[in-house]
Amino acid sequence: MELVIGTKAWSTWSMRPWLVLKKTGAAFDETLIELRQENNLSADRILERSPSGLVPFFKDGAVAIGDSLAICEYLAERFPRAGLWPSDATARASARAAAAEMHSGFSSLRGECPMDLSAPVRAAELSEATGKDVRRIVALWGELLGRFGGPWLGGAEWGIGDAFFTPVASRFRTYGMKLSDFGDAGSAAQYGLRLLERPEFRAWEAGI
Ligand SMILES: N[C@@H](CCC(=O)N[C@@H](CS)C(=O)NCC(=O)O)C(=O)O
Repeated sequence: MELVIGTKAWSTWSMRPWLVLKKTGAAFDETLIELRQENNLSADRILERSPSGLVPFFKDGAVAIGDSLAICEYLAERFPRAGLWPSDATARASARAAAAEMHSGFSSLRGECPMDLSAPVRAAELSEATGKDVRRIVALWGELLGRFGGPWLGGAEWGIGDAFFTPVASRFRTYGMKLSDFGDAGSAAQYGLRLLERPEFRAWEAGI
């Protein structure tokens, strides 16, 4: 298996399937392409491997996938014992919906507070739209943690839903966001910290 990823400090979409692959325990080759290089260098290097011109890109024999969520779904099928989705159907549906909401949403937060794992912690003035995104994330986390008992979104086991929100947790840290200002009674803030303590995330961060 090979996973093509972008600069680890910035590439949130690369991080998600990388964390999930780590959780499987399987060996894989990592191909790192530095993003934002001059003279189209990054774009050219990505296009050599990924027809969409985007990272991540994943290969496993004849299988070639150029989307983070689709890669994770493939891994869940290939490694059924890795617990990548909750075994309970109701929890699984909710974890899937949460990952999908992240995959297609929260554009204001993403645009205004880009992930930068090597940046110092700094307070950000948030727009109304970004505040709305943060409130929604806090509510979603709180709902799932309460419903399925935590400590992860789908219950006892860390999985794809959690991987999808790990870059968000890093943004909350970098931009010094107090989740209590966005409706959190404590569980969302604690969950965000737990995400950043995962061995998979620490391994990713060590590679910056
Ligand atoms: N929906 C895609 C989004 C992938 C994406 O937007 N990747 C960005 C990096 S995080 C990219 O490759 N940008 C090209 C560049 O920065 O040169 C996925 O989930 O994999």
